[in-house]
Order: sequence, then structure tokens, then C-alpha cells
Amino acid sequence: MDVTSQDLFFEPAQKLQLADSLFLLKAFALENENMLLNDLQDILKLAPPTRMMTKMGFQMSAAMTNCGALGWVSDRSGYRYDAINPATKMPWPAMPQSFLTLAENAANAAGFQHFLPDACLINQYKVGASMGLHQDKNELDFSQPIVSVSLGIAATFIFGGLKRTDKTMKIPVVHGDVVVWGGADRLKYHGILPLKPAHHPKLGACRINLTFRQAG
Ligand code: MD6
Ligand code: FE
Repeated sequence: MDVTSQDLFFEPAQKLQLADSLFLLKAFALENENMLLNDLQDILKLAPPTRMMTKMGFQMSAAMTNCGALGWVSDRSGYRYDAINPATKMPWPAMPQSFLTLAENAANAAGFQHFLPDACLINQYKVGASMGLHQDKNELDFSQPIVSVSLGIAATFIFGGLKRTDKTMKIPVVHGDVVVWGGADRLKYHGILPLKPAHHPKLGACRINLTFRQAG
């Protein structure tokens, strides 16, 4: 029997364990893709992404917005979670059910039960944009994992150790892939290499990353 691309598309999502508590769930976000993308477009209209400033006074290369009760923000006073969008002075758009269900199912698939995110950071990358090595440490409870959904053009996610100078591994991520990490890996340095030129049929020359956290 010949294998067609249709058959491959309908394969159950593959789960790859890349470290003690780091999982790559291939194509996991495609099951409910249309609803997810529709809900995403609504959020981008209500809360357009902006390129925030770092504490050091540099503009970030990815544009950011949020949905959920809390949003991750950065300005000259530093990084924090805030219930108000500084660009609109309004609360962030609510977390859609399609986002919540995806995040909970992905956390479960990686062995984390009862994940109830209150924050979803939405990073929008154009070609050439990147994210330097950093730790995610503004959340209150590090026993909760982070669920990270990649949409649009491909990227290389780099994942290191507990020190910035530790060796990193490269993890290619494409549209629909979900990365979940927590436990012993929760505070490890990670980032995104500069995006190579590409075009995605649904999102154009752009990558969108959703990171779900239990922040408050
Ligand atoms: C990105 N992600 O994939 C950047 N952080 O665009 C992150 O910084 C990140 O993907 C924590 C957990 C998962 C992530
Ligand atoms: Fe991060």
C-alpha cells in the first residue's frame, strides 16, 4: 500500500521526550486547527501585538500580545504579569475555550495533570526576528509546566541548561507542534534562532508562538 500525505497527516501526534521533563508533541495543535486560528485572529484584532521594550531599553524583535486574566509585559521597569494591556489600557481578551482545551490536553499528554493556565503570551515573529536565551521565571508556581504552541513558518527552538553558558540543543518546530516542559527543566535557558525566510499558507511569512502558563 502506498503512503500518501493524507495518511501521514492523520497519524496520531507523535510524542518525543527530549529531556527529563521536556516533550515535543508533533502536530498536536492541528486537531482543532481552524477553531484555534479563528480564535487567534479575533485576539490579534482586539489586542494587536506590539514590540515591547526591555529593561535595558532595547526593543524586542518579536511583537507580543496576550490573552487570559494575566498578560506578560515588559517595559523600562522590567518584566511582570499585568491584568491590563498597556497598549489599550483594557484587560486582555479572554482565553478562548479552544486555547484552554489545547493547553490542558498537551500538558496531560506530557504527564502534567490539572494544568489551568491563566496567561497565554502570544509572540509574533517576522522573518529575521529571534528570541535570545532566557529563563521563564516570573511565574509564582514552578511546579506547573509551560505549554508552547508553534504556528506558521518553521523555527529552531534552542534549549540549554540552568546556566546561560550551558550547551544547547536545537529543536526544529513547525506549524502545529507543541512543546511542553516543567519539572527539572522548568528553569532552563531557551530561545529562538533568527527566522529564515519562508511562507506559510495560512499565516504568511510569519511565526506565532502561544505560551501558556499558570502565572498567578
Ligand atoms: C517561542 N518561546 O517559542 C519562544 N518559553 O517563540 C519561549 O520563550 C518559551 O516556547 C517557555 C516555554 C516555552 C517557550
Ligand atoms: Fe520563554
